[in-house]
Amino acid sequence: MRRTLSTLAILVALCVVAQAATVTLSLQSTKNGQTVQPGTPIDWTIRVAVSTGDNQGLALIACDLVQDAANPAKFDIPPGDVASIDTTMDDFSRPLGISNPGEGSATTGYIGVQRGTAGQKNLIQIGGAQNTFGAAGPTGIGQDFTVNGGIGQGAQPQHVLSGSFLAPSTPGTYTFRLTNGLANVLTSIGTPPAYSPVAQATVNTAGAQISFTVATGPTPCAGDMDCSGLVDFDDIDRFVEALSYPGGAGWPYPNCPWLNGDCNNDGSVNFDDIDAFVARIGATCP
Ligand SMILES: [Ca+2]
Ligand SMILES: [Ca+2]
Repeated sequence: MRRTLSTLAILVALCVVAQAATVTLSLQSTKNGQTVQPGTPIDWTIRVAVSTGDNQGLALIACDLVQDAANPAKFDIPPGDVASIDTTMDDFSRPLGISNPGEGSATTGYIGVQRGTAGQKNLIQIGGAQNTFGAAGPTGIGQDFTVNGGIGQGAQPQHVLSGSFLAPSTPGTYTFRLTNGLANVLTSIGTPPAYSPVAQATVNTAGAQISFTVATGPTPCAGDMDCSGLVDFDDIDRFVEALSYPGGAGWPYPNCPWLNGDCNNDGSVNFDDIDAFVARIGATCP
């Protein structure tokens, strides 16, 4: 009989482990699955859903937004939009909540911080935590120490953060996903100065990814600055404009490549192209 009870005790312990709260992260974009032109804004949104019946709601959420190693081109993912943090989740962000400090001009690191090799930085440690300690933190962090229950357990997943970046100019299919998901949930809610105990949750990021395809651009055609199919007087203003974008950085016409101004075929657009551009006027494109 004693042996049976011991076995039951072990089973109960196993069940407690198996019933750990589950937190599911999702990543969505209106551009998911679409083919877009270079320079198209790609929006992204992170949401979180928390299991019910085994916890009192979200206490901490963190994840990284990363670009797939096989993406045709890399870039530094810009941090999310502070204005997208709603009044529920601002309790997880400085100054009310506990998050990374903001970097650059950002007021909070809740929107993610850029880390990695320059030119291909990912956005890491998006999110933050409620102040569950029952007392205010130092100035600028954890000022709201009244814990809110039930976060993430509504009928719809809780919005965490939104942001956007521009589709790269290199054609091909790009994938972005959430990784390193970390979450704590409230096991009960204390009345300050009592603290609110938390437990680590199992985080599911399996479906949290978006993909889009950057279309192959128009066939290169020297001198055709508006991709109209021929080189004519209409191209003159934009050719002159192209001379003031060294390397093409910031070229404001995503649907027609800056490099079409390279009329002497040396890989750059500069004053050396002027004579060759004039000679191209009247040419038609392939
Ligand atoms: Ca043209
Ligand atoms: Ca050139």
